[in-house]
Amino acid sequence: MGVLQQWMNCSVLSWVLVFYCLPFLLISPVPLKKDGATVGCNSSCILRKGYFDNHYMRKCINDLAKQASSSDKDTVNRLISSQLFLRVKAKDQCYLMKKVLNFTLEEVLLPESESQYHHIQDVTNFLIKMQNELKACKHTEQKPQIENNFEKLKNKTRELGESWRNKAIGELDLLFQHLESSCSQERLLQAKPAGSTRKE
Ligand SMILES: *[C@@H]1O[C@H](CO)[C@@H](O)[C@H](O)[C@H]1NC(C)=O
Ligand SMILES: *[C@@H]1O[C@H](CO)[C@@H](O)[C@H](O)[C@H]1NC(C)=O
Ligand SMILES: CC(=O)N[C@H]1CO[C@H](CO)[C@@H](O)[C@@H]1O
Repeated sequence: MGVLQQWMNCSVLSWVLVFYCLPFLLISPVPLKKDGATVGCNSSCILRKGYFDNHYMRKCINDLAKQASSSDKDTVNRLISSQLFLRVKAKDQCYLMKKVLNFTLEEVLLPESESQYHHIQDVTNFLIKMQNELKACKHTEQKPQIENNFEKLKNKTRELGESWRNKAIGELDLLFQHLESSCSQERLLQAKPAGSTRKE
């Protein structure tokens, strides 16, 4: 019992969610706007607002994170923390998050996608779209600082052993929040701090 049971519950939950969300989605469709280029600024480190307006996927990501973190007994270590952004300027944070996104996809989600968890497949496909949109995103400066912080994250995964994969899934909500605060167009209008908005 335990993890498998939780995942099964999750997949039932996601169906309930589909039926719950459907009327809402039909009433207020959220079009993916193609206005990335209108922001008179380098648009390669920008994710369209549509990704973050997608309430269904946001809920799926949050549910997935909740399921995984409920079986994570270690509440001390965090992969995505303020340490990750230490001394990285706001304009380079999207590039850093792009690296974290790639790492999470390659090391955790893609190897998992053959598994029984359809929920993970949807989230993985959604995150791959975001990854593709950030393909041309490059760092502007500070490469050593970014590499150093990213290296620390990877070191932490080694210290944690296999359990880091479950922790990474448990932090998908944080990954998504930080992609939003670092890469969304709003970031350019009102530079938000990269702090976590998850309630402790
Ligand atoms: C993505 O992550 C994989 C696995 O960690 C790594 O081998 C690859 O170089 C990364 N790609 C980019 C573009 O960072
Ligand atoms: C990561 O771990 C390696 C090997 O343990 C170490 O040499 C390196 O300094 C660490 N990197 C960071 C940024 O802490
Ligand atoms: C700093 C940076 O990434 N600058 C790029 C902005 O976009 C133009 C093309 O649109 C690139 O040539 C710059 O290198």
